[in-house]
Amino acid sequence: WQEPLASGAVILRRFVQGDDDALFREINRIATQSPFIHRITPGGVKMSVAMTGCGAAQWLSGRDGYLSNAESLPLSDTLLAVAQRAAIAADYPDFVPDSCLINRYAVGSKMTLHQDKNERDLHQPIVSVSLGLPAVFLFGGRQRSDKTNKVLLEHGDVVVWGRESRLCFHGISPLKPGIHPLTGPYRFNITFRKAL
Ligand code: MD3
Ligand code: FE
Repeated sequence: WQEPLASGAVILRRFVQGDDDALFREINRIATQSPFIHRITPGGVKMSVAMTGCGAAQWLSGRDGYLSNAESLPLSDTLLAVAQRAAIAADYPDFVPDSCLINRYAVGSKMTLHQDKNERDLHQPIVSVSLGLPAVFLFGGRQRSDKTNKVLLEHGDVVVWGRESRLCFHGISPLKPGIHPLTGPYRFNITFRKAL
């Protein structure tokens, strides 16, 4: 089922439940080629979230923005199909992602409030897929100081962010300990973007 989360944002609960094995295999395949790393923020702090990805553009640490990356695997048909199926369900039928970023959360990993604004065309939505342990997702408004709402993101949930919600501040509360039957002690989040 589907609920509006904010203007322009839609949660598709359990949307990829049936694709979870295939998605987890994709994560492991990508991580074999590009291992998860803990990036350093522009402020010099090592992130608690580990990251990898595939596709045309990968996140650059240190400075803002994306780096075209010929070294990374292309977006597979499996990943592209999931992203587009979700985008269509959320009424973004023209979405063609070129990049996929994968975040891995262990116990205590968190993501502080931030905006995603390094993609070239901010009219393009972002599709986010959650797998494994649940996490409390925080989202606010366009100003860091705006009031935040909380929503639990669980295994198989997809959120599509666009239009008015695209520049909302958002983050993830520290992951609580647990063991998920598919992913073990981790939560994974896959974001699909048109970065270039
Ligand atoms: C709202 N990831 O990778 S996904 C990120 O769960 C990121 O790993 C979080 O924030 C995670 O940048 C949250 C949900 C999400 C992703 C992108 C957004 C929400 C968003 C972009 C704009 C607004
Ligand atoms: Fe983000």
